[in-house]
Amino acid sequence: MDKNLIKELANYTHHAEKEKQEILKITAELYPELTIEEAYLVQEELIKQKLEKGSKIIGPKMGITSEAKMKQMNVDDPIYGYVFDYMVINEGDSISISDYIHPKVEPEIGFILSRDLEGPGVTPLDVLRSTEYVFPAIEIIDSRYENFNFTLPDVIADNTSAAGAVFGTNLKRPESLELDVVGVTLSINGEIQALGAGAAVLGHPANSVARLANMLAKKGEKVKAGQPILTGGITAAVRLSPGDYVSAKYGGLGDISFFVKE
Ligand code: 0L1
Ligand code: MG
Repeated sequence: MDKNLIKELANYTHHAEKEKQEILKITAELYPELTIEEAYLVQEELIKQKLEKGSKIIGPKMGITSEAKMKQMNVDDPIYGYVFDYMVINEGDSISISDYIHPKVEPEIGFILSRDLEGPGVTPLDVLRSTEYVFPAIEIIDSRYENFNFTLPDVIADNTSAAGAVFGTNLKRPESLELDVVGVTLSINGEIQALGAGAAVLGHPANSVARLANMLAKKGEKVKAGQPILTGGITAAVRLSPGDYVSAKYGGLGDISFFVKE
């Protein structure tokens, strides 16, 4: 793929994120033939641009990790992107809706590894043996594409819609919980909007980290110790509005919350 085209497409999604402007998906007109491999080249360029501007990677995130979403998009693999420092929201803090285009939230289970994991061949058991802590998290996704309308390559080139993350501070050892049956409710203003269990994430959230390590191995990278890893949404994502009080309550992992203002 031509280097100028990679740059053009990365500029396209980057500009939309910075200006909080909806754009038409890349595959609509700009470059309909975009493949998954090419989309990761665009994502790499996008990440390079953010790093050059002084933003820092906090950790990787997995997306499209539910069987339903994978079937709907007709893919066998989930996707990955990165959470940056400017996306992090402290527990109990407020976000401004005007900092986003059309944000949605999804509850997730996060992992922190005690040692690097390098694929191929990483198994969920390897992940659990290498996990220092698991923690509750809420991800804010904000596709830069109109109406969240995209193909898989489009969303990869948009850093998998990453826009915000609340990393809960209730850290637990992985062996203290059965992560596939950890339940979560996602409430807005005290009303439950969605619920699910850890098994919604590729059968077990540790599978998600293993898949990440094995996908990163294809480009000679690994999952690094100490970085918070978002494993994927446990429920469908729920749209946010000003005035919302968002809370996620986890069996055995506590609660996390934040506010949404104008
Ligand atoms: O974190 C995610 O699962 C989001 C992946 C992108 C799909 C979306 O924006 O709905
Ligand atoms: Mg997510």
